[in-house]
Amino acid sequence: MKENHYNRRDFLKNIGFGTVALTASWGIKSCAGEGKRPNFLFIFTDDHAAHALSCYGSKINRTPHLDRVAREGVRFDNCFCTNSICAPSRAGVLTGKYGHLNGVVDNKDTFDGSQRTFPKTLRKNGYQTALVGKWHLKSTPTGFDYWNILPGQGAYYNPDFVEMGKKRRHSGYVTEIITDLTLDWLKNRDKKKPFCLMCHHKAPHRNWMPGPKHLHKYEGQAIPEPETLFDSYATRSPAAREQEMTIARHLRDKWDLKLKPPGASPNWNREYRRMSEEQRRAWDAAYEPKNRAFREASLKGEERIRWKYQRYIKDYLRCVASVDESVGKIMDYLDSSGLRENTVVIYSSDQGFFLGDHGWFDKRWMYEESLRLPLLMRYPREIKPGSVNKNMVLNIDFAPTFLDYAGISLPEDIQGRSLRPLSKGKRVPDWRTSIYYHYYEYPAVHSVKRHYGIRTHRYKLIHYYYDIDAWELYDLKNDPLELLNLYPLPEYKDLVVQLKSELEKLQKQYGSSDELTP
Ligand code: SGN
Ligand code: CA
Repeated sequence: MKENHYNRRDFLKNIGFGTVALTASWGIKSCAGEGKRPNFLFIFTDDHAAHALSCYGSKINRTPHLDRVAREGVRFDNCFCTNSICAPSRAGVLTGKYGHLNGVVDNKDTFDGSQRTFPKTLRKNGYQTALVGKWHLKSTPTGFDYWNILPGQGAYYNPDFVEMGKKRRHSGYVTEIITDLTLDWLKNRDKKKPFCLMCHHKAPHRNWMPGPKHLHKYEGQAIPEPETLFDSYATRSPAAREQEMTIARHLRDKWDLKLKPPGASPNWNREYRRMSEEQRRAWDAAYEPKNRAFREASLKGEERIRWKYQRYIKDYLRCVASVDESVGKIMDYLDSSGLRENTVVIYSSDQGFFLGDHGWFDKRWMYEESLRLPLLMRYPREIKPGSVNKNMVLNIDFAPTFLDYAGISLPEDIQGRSLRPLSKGKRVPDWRTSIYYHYYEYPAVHSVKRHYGIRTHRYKLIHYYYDIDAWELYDLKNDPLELLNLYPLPEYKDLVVQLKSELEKLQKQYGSSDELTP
């Protein structure tokens, strides 16, 4: 299989650094000698940080079923998103391109479904394609034989789904419903064609509503706190102090912390409002005694923040537990129905998340916790069980990876690279040694300033702009928690010059620019 070196080099040589015309069509490469084209099962979650999977060394939870994917396949230790926010990440995954080219740079943008995406191309080339769960790209999905999506962010309890344009409310808990819809589609698919099935969970997105099965998980336990829960932001740019995503001040009592006011009507929380009487009883039995104890304790200062952290992280991890079980159920089905060998299973998330790190929840920043994605792949035909890859890979690499496995040649304007060679343990000497990141959603919820930057294996340089002009430099080897901003220190002047020049090169390569929004 020829590797995808063409698109990057020739893209630069032939087209220059501006916008790129969509010229090439994605056609079948020679499949000779390749055997049967694989199926794809792409499980994607919303805001599942890598440090909340035990196979990535989580200190706060166990994810036995996800660990099994890692054990039976490859774990990518340095997978990053190009923009740590939902719609842009999803558009990048679908197109293999940065947001300034696919038209989605923030959650307000609508995805132009007429452009090329990997499901569309797979479908054109004989695959049957399906999407179940979160979509969040505003426009109607294109390129799928079947789709059944949550409107917008969707709901956790008794959620509405829009199935091929028709809205219907389902009873139950969203992660379990998405799992069942995924399995139903698998069981009833056209068995003559290879498939690409996207199972896209809502969990563990805010407001982190656990399902009935996990309401009591972690009860009586204290989840370890992150080292940086009380970060002072001492050496950082003002951007870190001006955000609105702290555990201390920005979690909302009713929505996030589930503090039901005594005697409140069912409307106190819009998820609670959706619940059946039985679901409400189970919910109250789990939360009300603890809420009462919290009120009686009248905690102050750090103790109050610690309590909020526990409430937040337990709910987040309860949602993750349900995702983990879903993965186990789907893997079991694949294995018991003869689909194991010829199905590429991919697990990832649209972005990372702050789990109290730096005192925060949410994502958006180029800091490690929100930049990094979990990425696990299992494909027994090619991937050695228990492999680990340390190359820096991106969410825009997913589209070319699917196409490569399907034997489809890559279009010239795709910006990611196929992960197939890396997955099978091949060394790729000209693999990227730096990555480019750009976040645009400001002014907006959580008030995270616009910024872009470069990350190498060792360093990270970030520029905040728009209504601020500030730089940060971190040494990831000596300061993995990114606490000491080295940018102002004279001894790092040469390194800064070097990184800025590399950053400029990346912006040119990807057709991105300083400061400007499309
Ligand atoms: C909602 C959440 C935010 C979250 C965005 C984007 N608020 O607005 O906390 O950052 O979604 O998330 S909430 O009160 O509605 O829960 S994203 O994953 O879709 O990008
Ligand atoms: Ca998300």
